[in-house]
Amino acid sequence: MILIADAHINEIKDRQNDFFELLDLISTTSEDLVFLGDIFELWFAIPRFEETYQRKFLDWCKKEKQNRKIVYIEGNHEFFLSEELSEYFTVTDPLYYLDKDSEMLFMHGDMINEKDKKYRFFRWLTKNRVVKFLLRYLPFAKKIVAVIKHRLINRNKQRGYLPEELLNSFFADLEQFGNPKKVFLGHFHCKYDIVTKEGALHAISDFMYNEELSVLKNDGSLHTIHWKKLLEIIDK
Ligand SMILES: [Mn+2]
Repeated sequence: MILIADAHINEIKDRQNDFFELLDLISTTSEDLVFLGDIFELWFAIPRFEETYQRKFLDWCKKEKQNRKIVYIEGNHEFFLSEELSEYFTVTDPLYYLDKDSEMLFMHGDMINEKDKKYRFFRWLTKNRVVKFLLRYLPFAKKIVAVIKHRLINRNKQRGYLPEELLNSFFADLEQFGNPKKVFLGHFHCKYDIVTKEGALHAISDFMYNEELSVLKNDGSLHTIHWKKLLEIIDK
């Protein structure tokens, strides 16, 4: 299984090219694929805001989901995917995906801080039907997008900050998720692992800065590698 997080694809062509080159590599494998959110710098799943590279990505997913499972968990930079674009993925969810068979939980990671009331309010304010309606139909929708973008960019300044205490306490109490054995998160832009007798939590390195992804092998081992090395690590 291949895990990709925080690519933050935007209008920058080099990053787009690398990302689509990676998708070409993935096409040659039969691995399942999990996108852990913030794959795009800003993604509103509304036709008038769709970028050409987002359409290209969706077309790829629709085709490739015939060959593998594709899971997409929304990041804090992504809006309304689960309601509007579920046909392109095997699973898509605004919050998390729990695979009951393997007892693995996949989340973006922006919601693990329950005390961050300010952020939760912002999320509640922006990720809802009213905003979706406004963005879809109103002429001043671009202004709403600018406000959301501004807020997200301010938060970006916290990138690279790893709240270890928070991750530890989140991992210590997974009862609401049915106590999964393994947890995978994006959002923090760096690799971080907690491994205990009971299970493990892995924050996945990012594609944007580190140009990395992670591969979970059938033997349970997790490998973090430069994306260009993907085919070297995959079991044939
Ligand atoms: Mn994020």
